Amino acid sequence: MDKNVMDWPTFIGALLLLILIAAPLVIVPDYGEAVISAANAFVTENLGVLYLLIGMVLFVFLLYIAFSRYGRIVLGSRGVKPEFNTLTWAAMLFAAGIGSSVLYWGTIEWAYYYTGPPFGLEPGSDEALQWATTYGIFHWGPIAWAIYCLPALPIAYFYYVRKRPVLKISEACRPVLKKYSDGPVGTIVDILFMFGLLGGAGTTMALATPLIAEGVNYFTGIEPNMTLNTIVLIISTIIFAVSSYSGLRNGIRVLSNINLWLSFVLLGFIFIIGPTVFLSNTIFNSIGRLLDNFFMMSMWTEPFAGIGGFPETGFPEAWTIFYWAWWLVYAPFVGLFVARISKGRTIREMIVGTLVYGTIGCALYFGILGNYGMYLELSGQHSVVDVLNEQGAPAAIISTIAKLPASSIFVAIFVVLAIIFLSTTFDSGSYILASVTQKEIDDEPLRWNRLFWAFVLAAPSLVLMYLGGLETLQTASIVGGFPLIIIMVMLIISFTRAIKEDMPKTFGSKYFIYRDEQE
Ligand code: NM2
Repeated sequence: MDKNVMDWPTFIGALLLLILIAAPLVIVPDYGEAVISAANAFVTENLGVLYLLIGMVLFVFLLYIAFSRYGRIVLGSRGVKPEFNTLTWAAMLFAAGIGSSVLYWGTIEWAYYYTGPPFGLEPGSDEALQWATTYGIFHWGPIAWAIYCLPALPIAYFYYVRKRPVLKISEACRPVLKKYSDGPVGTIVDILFMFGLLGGAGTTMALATPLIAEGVNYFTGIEPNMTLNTIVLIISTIIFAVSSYSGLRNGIRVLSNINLWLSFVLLGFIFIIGPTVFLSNTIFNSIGRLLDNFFMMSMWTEPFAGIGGFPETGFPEAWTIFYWAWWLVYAPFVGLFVARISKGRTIREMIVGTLVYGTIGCALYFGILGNYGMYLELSGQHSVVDVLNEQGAPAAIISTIAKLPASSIFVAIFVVLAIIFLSTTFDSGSYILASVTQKEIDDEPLRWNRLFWAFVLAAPSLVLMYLGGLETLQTASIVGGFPLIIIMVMLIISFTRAIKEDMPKTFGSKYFIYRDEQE
């Protein structure tokens, strides 16, 4: 039976591409590093503006769709009810799309902005501080979530409204690719998306592993090194493999809910026992700053840098462009996943839910974890920046959490949460990779296939950890993300064509129903 349902060209193609790229990096690491930084420089310096542009375009497009009459289209047949309640839906969405990186960057990102601020500001100045509290929320805010949401639109539409039983990016591009979706071109689209996801996952896991290892060090005193990292990586992989194996309604749903509640506990306690007034003021203040500067930040390219002696911060490339690329590589996967859980919702509910819950969720992490660290720094209780410079980011992050009263409990929650967050991203990741490598899915993709991709997902991070360096990690996403810009454009066109085609000319549509017609 397996033979018939598997899409072998996609399956083998993605693996081959991964091996082809990863093997030289492992065999000749020095050369690998040189190639990686050249690729990074080329893409960010010459093509960076395209990442910023696509972010803006997607954001505006989604708002337009949500609030047009198309927003009222129900994803499903008449009488369908949402499969998951809204809180579970939001928890699954958040847990799938956000990995442990929100704990990592949420706690430490401000310190990078504070010491290396945008706009040529003085490091450590008042202005640098203000931006430091704002930029994290921006990089994990509405544009980022718009990038995540876009692929969900055509995918959910084709799956639930046009009832095509295939969850694939090539399928969602059908109105553009036409008959080519079924041939090699369609396969290439799917492989590029899978490759992108593997790059993004590599970045995630290579950041998460040392963080978890640092937590282990806090409790055991074992020095974090490659061996400890590898053990942590293997154990985490086993956890999300099991979750993915047990499927959407069991492992993935349960872990997502645990994730949500543990997050509430962690953030709630820090907010209450930490500097509550300081945290409230900074969060409030940074939201104002963000609203005021949203378009400027979204489109800042530093055009005069390096010409005529103007300061060159490299900030847009190192941060905004990197982030958009990182969100891009995850987007088709999150889109497939969001589509899968959104049956019975309207398009508007799906878009607004993604943008709003996603942004608020991330803002709470950045606002509470990050500003707490900043408070320690400014009040002279603990210099996070010193630890960052001397021992690196994972140590600085754990040292921040360890400053809380009853610190062992909090560090324990933090580390467990990091593992669960990682698992809830990677279990859905392997679930989706398994879906795309099958021609047909009977309710859920094959179990062995899900398990297989769980282990493949962990592989690139081993390579990246071995190569090391933040820049290398970021590059995996940036380079993997580039083809995604083109895929995103195809997805926008596909969706627009499809809804236009299906638009009722006279009375009622062959395909879709509006929410108010449902009752
Ligand atoms: N994003 C949200 O590592 C993770 O947390 C997964 C990262 C794209 C920045 C996704």
